[in-house]
Amino acid sequence: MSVENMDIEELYVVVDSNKPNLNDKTSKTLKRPGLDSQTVTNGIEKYHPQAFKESRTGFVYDIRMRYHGNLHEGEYHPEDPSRISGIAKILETYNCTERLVRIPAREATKEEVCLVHSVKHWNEVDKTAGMKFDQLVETGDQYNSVYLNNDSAFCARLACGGVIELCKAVMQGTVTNGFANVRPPGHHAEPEEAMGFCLFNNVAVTAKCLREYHNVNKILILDWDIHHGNGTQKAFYSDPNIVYCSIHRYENGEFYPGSEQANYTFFGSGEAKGKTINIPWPRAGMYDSDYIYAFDKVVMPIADEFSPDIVIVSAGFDAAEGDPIGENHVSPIAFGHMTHRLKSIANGRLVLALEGGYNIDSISRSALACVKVLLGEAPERLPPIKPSKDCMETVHNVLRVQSRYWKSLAPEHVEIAEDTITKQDCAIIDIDFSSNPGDNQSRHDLNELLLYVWDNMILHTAARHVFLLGAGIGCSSFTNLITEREPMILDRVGGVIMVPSEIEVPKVGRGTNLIDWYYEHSCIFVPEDHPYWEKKQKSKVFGRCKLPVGNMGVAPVPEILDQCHQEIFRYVYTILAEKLSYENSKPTSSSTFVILQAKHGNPFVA
Ligand code: Q9C
Ligand code: ZN
Repeated sequence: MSVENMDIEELYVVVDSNKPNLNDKTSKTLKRPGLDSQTVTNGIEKYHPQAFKESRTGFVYDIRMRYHGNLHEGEYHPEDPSRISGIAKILETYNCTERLVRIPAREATKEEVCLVHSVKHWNEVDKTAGMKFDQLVETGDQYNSVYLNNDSAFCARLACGGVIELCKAVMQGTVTNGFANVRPPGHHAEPEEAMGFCLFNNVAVTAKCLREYHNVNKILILDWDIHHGNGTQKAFYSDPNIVYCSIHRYENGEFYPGSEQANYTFFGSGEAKGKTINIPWPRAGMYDSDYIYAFDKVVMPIADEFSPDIVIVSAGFDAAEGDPIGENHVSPIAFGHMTHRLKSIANGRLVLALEGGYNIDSISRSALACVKVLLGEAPERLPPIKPSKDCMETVHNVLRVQSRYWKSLAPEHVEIAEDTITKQDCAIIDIDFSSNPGDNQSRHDLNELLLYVWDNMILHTAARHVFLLGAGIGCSSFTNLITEREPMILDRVGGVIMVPSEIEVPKVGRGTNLIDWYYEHSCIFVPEDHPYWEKKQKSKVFGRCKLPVGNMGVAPVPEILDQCHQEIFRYVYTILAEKLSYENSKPTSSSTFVILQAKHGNPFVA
């Protein structure tokens, strides 16, 4: 446990106990959450080792796991022994190995493995150790995407036992967290079936072991491998004590393992509704921002609310930039950030277990970034996140389903939005913000608020014709919203109306697409004596600026709004009439429209 995780009160006790006038009455028992209680006598020396106990990171790696290999000599298989030696090597090169606590792997027992798998499956895998070449090929081919040699069963037991031992060490407090550099992978292995390069489901077996033999109650399994962990989902689909959350490439069920069960519509059964969370990307090509967005909107709120005793990550690195199978673009830095975020759960008890990942360089650099964070280093800075439209759509589908089961996903916001927006043809969301326009903090607050309203009250709904009406400092918060949420904005916003009043006319962000769209879809009322008109170059980034009819000078917001409201009304009406007549010609039309209004000053009365 690091100092930053420590209770302020505990720190206080430590400092206080060092006072010179302490008498023997200060001898007492200190109970620290998550750690064994200990009797401590006075004096900081006694407290020190425990209070400032450093975090330790376990590491499982046994070179014998390289024995499992493809029988067809010369024919390359992506699940290659060099995957784990590549990771081990980079950790050595960057001096991580010496900082890690080596946890020896051992073979998982039949009893352990059969907490998840059937005895029939255990026996089938077991037999492969004594098979001849042809039998091995034939047996491997009976499964979906599995190869075997005579060492496969041994390696599978070692990988599984390795993850078990590491999690045990974390639960016992020998180490705080850890990385299991193991193969063959596990998350596709189903109770009755080997598949997808996996023989035994290492993580699922470990989770069952922890509950069965080590008194662990709640476990979060987070699966960031590019593939859906069908085996893990199946093992815990009706288990309310184990949350399985997976972020994966789905492609409408086309991507491996190719089942509809990877969709967000599968969320657990019976008592365990909401305990399976699928975040299914509709396509390849997702980036850091998409993963971080999913983490911040779904994974972390659920992790925090569930409050598990330990987090186990099915840490495949096949979503990494450069992976030939995953074709996503997740950087080592982003893997570091996801690891860092997960350290805030379960008192830091976190184990990463390798699953897939097929570009040796990519997986090595990704694993290194994760291990460094486990060791306590801060992840490198990421640029501000810009999730894609497909990402936001996916995340909001997940939120719609999961918010029924998780309070932290703010169901009330979803419902309010559904009620007030979907069931009516028109809604006005009016945000009034009285503040000093020059105040950076309130500008920042309003920016955040508008992003929140957009993400939580508009995006989930059927609203397709949104009008943004900004006045005063509301204007720059709208250009910020437009820049931050560009793809969805272009899709759903019918028009932007601004009345900057005495405020500087704000600009939208870069990108010719966005700038052209903004110019086409905006109407910015700028009074005659506003400094804007003195600018030499009137770029499209300012939108389509025009003089209000009546040509008044710069005046307070309410007055200009009052002056312009006929024009605003006409502008909205013209666009809407056009859109509706187009949509009414189609069989299914959603005519819902929303006006999102943000301003400082008196309420605008239309
Ligand atoms: N058309 C893991 O990443 N691909 N397994 C087979 C058959 C199998 C991946 C393609 C991919 C399995 C752990
Ligand atoms: Zn995978």
